[in-house]
Amino acid sequence: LYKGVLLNMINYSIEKNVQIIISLLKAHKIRRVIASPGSTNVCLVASLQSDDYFKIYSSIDERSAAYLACGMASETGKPVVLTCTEATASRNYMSGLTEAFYRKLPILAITATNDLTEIGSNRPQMIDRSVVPNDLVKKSLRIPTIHSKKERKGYTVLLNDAILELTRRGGGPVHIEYETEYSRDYSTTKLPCVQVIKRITSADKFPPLTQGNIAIYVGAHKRWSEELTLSVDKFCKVNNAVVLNDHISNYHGNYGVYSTIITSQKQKKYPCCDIDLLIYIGDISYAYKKNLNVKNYWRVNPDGEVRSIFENLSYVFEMDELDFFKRYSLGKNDTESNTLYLKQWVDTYNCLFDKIPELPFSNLWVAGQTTPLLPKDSILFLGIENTLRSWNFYDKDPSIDGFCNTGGFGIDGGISSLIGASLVNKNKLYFGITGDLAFFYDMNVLGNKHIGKNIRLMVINNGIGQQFKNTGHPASVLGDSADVYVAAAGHFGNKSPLLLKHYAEDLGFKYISASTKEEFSTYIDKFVSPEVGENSVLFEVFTDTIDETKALDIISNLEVSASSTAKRAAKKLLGDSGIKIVRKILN
Ligand SMILES: Cc1ncc(C[n+]2csc(CCOP(=O)(O)OP(=O)(O)O)c2C)c(N)n1
Ligand SMILES: [Mg+2]
Repeated sequence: LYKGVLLNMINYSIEKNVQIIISLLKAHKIRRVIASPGSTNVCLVASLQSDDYFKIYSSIDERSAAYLACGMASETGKPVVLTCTEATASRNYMSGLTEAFYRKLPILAITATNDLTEIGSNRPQMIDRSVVPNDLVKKSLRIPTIHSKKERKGYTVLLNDAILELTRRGGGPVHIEYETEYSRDYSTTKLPCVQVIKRITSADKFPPLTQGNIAIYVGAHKRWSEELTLSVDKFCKVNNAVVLNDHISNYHGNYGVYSTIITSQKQKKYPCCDIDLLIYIGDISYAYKKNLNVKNYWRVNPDGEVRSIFENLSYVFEMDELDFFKRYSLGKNDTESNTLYLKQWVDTYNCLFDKIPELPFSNLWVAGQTTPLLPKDSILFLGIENTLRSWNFYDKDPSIDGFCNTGGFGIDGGISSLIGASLVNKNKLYFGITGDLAFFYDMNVLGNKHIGKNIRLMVINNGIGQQFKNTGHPASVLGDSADVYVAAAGHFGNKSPLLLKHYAEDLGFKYISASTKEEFSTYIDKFVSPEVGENSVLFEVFTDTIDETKALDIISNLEVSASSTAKRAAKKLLGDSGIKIVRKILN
């Protein structure tokens, strides 16, 4: 009767984090809840009891509640939710959760807290749960109150991730702590429709392949086995799919497109970029994804982690890529192939590529000249950010593998990584392209006594961190005042023509340099000569930041749209502050 009375008056709390938690509990089919009395978890408990989906039990003693959950989870084989208030209440979960940890029982402990900034303030009952013992839960997540779309999206992914951990690899307990504002408003009658992420292992039933445009996006990827390449190609053939790749994807099959030139266009979006299903394999790349409109995203990786680099992640396949691609090609007739979608990408690529005009002397121009000349079977190491982006506009020979320190995106070890790889095979050529700041950071490795004659290192010396000068970078609004500290111009001899020459030559390198297109053309053959010669080579290319910026602007605006021309004209007329005023009025 009591519940009936409440049901008439009390719906879901208006607190968004509570609503998302409840939506996801339902989506992941978690019904049983053991609630302990208290204040901070009122919004959750009252909301749960307003929904007939949940089967709720009450337990005053939290220690006992956690053990009740152990029994219930082992009996049903399904996750059980625990919820209690703050202070010592939650500490009493520890014994039961420890039991659950070692027995791999899926118990979801949901605790609540006041404003997280009040930890340590001596506010009554406020305790610090930020440090979790290693053998208590598999994962612990804190969620603040949610007020923006960005927070809603981000925490929905994290909540999915936490809930999925309950049953992953044998299962175990998980902790979620949400912040509450003690709202008294329970007027929400409908839960929000939330993004639901599922994890699939080889033993699970696979979801049907989404129909429509299917693209495989390859991040930084280790060398491919022939079997994987064949399997991906078969997948593409039978499913009309395409592989979006770049220098560090290392895919050398028949369905690849260097997508950077298309996805980097600022003024136009292309129909091929409307992707119904994007399958991401490999690890962190520069992810030129701005123009990609992804309706559904699947991640396939042996690590099985939830990584939401694209929107609309719905499945994580915890398995070898080979298992995945084989499974989705199974039973399909591969005598017929449909390559329409690939053709759409290739046509767009060719059309844009043909539009690249003569660029100013810059990293981009150098990339365009050098990539087609790189000798077969060599290795290419690219500096992070600006260099990686510039070179990714130009496709290379499929016999060449490419690498970049995209794991941590540091400028601190690019040259060392190149040298480390080059020591493995001294008969192979290892090409490295680096910016000046990155070079001078890591230059001591050129003195390493193990170094061979198989290095071809190109330093694009623009005397600055060009990354921060590029149009679109947050620092670009600073103009020249970015140079001194943000972009760190003028260090290391301020583009001295001698500094690097002396250093390189004293260490036995052949040193060449160029400050113009003509000089570059004179020396490039030496740089790309296909045989390991008498010396390793260091090619220093002096460019200018203004030309660098111009080149990137040109290549990112190969096609002009009427609306952006109008926007630019308005900006010119009104200035930034005028545009802001107009926007305000329109809003
Ligand atoms: C260890 C480290 N410190 C700082 C950064 C931030 N950072 C990113 S790009 C960049 C500038 C690199 O300049 P340069 O190597 O000259 O390349 P350019 O952008 O001029 O092509 C810096 C400092 C970083 N990635 N790693
Ligand atoms: Mg630089």
